Amino acid sequence: MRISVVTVFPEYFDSPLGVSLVGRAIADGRLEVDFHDPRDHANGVHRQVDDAPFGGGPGMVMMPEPLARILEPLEGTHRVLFTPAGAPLTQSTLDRFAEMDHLTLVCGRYEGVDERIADHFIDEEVSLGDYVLLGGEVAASVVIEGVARLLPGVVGNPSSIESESFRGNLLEEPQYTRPADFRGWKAPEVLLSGDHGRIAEWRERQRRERTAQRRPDLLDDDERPVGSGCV
Ligand code: 6GU
Repeated sequence: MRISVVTVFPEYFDSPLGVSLVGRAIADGRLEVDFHDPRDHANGVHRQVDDAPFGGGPGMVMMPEPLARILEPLEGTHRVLFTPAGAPLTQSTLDRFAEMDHLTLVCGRYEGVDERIADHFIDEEVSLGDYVLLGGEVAASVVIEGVARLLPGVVGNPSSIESESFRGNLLEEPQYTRPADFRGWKAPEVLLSGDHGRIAEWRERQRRERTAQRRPDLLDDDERPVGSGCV
């Protein structure tokens, strides 16, 4: 898979792309990432990429021409713009992106990009959530990591992908490892019992209870505890 990242801060990605499973996926050739810096496509001695908003107001807007020069030749790839005004990123977004041959991730900066870029050169707008960051670089590194671990051969044991939180819309159950007694805090007896039927039952109940407690919004209406504040 190839991911093209459009950013005025390509150096931001040095460490996230260098370490852990993402670093290995790139070294193994399972994932290729390239960068396009709008500043390299800007005119004039100052190579300006942002300008004051029409109509006035605070902040700056990313100018259309440098972005168009990058994004027009990338037509045919799936072009994603990161903006707090986008649709919230979920696991199903990442599942969809992981199926693509070539993904283009556009990191908005300043107050955003000129809307004509979004209208004509962007397939989808995505947000990390309901809070404000300085730009889309964090979101792009989230998507790269979330997609990379879904690519064939990147995660050693694919069943760890199948059972995790947000598959089947339940949070993961708590996990324990040695020692069985840590400072007097004991791991649940059932996990040491060797009874795989009881263990599976316990884990399933933990997933449901946790989800009901912490994320009732993930449950169907009939599974939600009464008074959870969800409609
Ligand atoms: Cl994708 N960009 C910015 N600037 N802020 C955000 C965001 C993205 N997602 C949440 N907040």
